[in-house]
Amino acid sequence: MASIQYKHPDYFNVDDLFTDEHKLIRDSIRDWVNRRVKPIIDEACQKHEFPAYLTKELGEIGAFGPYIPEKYGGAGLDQISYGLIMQELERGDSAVRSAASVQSSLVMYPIFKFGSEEQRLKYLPLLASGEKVGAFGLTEPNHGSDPGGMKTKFIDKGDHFLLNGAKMWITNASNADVCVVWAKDEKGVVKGLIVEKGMPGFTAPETHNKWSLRASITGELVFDNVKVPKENLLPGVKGLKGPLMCLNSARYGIAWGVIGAACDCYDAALRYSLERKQFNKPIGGFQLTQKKLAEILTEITKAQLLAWRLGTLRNNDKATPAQISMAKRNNVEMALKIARDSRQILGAMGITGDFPMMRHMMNLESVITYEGTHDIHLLITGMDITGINAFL
Ligand code: TGC
Ligand code: FAD
Repeated sequence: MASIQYKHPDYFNVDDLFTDEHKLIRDSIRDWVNRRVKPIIDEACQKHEFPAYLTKELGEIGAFGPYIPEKYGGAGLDQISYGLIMQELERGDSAVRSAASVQSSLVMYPIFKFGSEEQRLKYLPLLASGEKVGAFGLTEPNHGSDPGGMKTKFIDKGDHFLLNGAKMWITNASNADVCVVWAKDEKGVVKGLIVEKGMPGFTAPETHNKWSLRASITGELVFDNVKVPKENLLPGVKGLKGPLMCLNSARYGIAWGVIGAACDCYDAALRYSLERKQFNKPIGGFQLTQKKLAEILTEITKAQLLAWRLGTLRNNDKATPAQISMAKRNNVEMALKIARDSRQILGAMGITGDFPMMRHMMNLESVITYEGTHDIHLLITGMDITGINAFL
C-alpha cells in the first residue's frame, strides 16, 4: 500500500539537476522496486532469506554494472545514473542495493579496471546479466578496518597459485560463482585473484542469525590449499590501493542508496502523521511532529545535494576518496537517524512489518559498519584536513 502511494521528496527541485535520461532510468527502477521488491521484502526479511529470483531481474533492469561499457554487458551510463539506481534499490531494501553494489562496484569494477581483456570478456557479461553472482573478499576474522594486515596469502607453484586463508562477513558468499579475493603474495604484496565456486578446497559457509540485512546472504570464504589458475590473477594492480579503489565506487553508491531508505521512511511517516488522529486532530498538526518532519526533510535535502555534487565530480574524475568518505558517512548517519525519528512518529505501529522503518533501521546498522565504519570515515576526513594520520 505504502509503496503504491510513494511520493519522492524533492524540496529543492533537485530533479532539475537531472537529465531526462537520468529521470527515465530512476523512474523505471522505482517502478520495478514498487512491483517486485516492496510486496515481498518484509516476508523475505522475516524469513532471513535473499529472494534469489531477483538476481536475474536485477540483471534485466540494468542494475549490474550500469557504468561498465556496453561491450562488456554493462549499460555505459554515468555516475549520476548509477547513484539514482542505488537510491531506488535501497528504497526497497539495503539488501537489494547491496546485491547490486557488490556485483557492480566490487566485482565487475575490479575485473574491468584491473583485469585482462580475456577476463573481462569471460566474466563481465555473465555478471551483468545476473547469470553469475559475484562476491568481494577483503575483510578477515582478524582484519576488518585494517585490511592491510590480512593473512590470506598465495604462493607461486609454477603452473598455478596455491591460496590459503579465510575471509569473513562477505556479502553473497555462499551464493557466489565468482569471487574477487584480495590476498598477499610471497613478498607480502596485496593482489586480486578470481576464485570460482567449485574449486577444490574452497568453501563458503553462510553466517546465520543476523538482525540486520536479513534479506542479504552473508558468509565466509575459506581457502584450504586452493589451486588458482595463473590466468585468474588480476594483472592490472598491486597493493592495498586495488581493493580501496573498488571501495570508492561502492561507498559512492551507498551515499546515494541510503537516501532511498531515508525517503521511504519519511514518506511513510508523513502520510501516517496526516491520517492518525490523537486529541481529535492529526498528529501531524502537533508542533513536535512537525519539528521531526521538518528536520527529516532538511537532512534528506542536504544529502541529496551532497550526493548529486559528488556524482558530478565523479563524472569528471575529480572526486577524492576523502570526499567520498564524507558523503558515505554523512548520508548513512542521516538515514539511520531518520529511520529512528520516523519510526517514533508512528508510535507502536512503527515497530511492525507493515511499515518499513524498523527494517531500514536494522539494515542501516550494517551499512554504517561496512565499507568502512562511521569512525574510520571520520578519521579519513581528519587525516585529509590535518595531514596527520591517526591510524599510525
Ligand atoms: P594506507 O597506507 O593509507 O593506503 C594504502 C594505499 O592505498 C591508497 N589508498 C587509496 N587508494 C584509493 N582509494 C582509497 N580510498 C584509498 N585509501 C588509501 C594509499 O594512497 C596507499 O597507496 P600507495 O600507492 O602509497 O600504496 O592504508 P592503511 O592500511 O593505513 O588503511 C587506511 C584505511 C584505514 C583508510 C583503509 O584501510 C580503510 O578504508 N579501512 C576500512 C576497510 C573497509 O572499508 N572495508 C570494507 C570491506 S568491503 C565491504 O564492506 C563490502 S560491504 C558490501 C555490501 O554493500 O554489501
Ligand atoms: P573492527 O575493524 O574490528 O572495528 C570495531 C570497532 O573499532 C569499530 O567501531 C571501528 O570503527 C573501531 N576502530 C577500528 N579501528 C579504529 C581506529 N584506528 N580508530 C578508532 N576506532 C577504530 N567485507 C568484505 O570484504 N566484503 C563484503 O562483501 C562485506 N560485506 C559485509 C556485509 C555485512 C552485513 C557486514 C556487517 C559486513 C560486511 N563486510 C564485508 C565487512 C565490513 O567491511 C567490516 O565489518 C568493516 O570494515 C569493519 O570491520 P570489523 O567488523 O572487523 O570491525
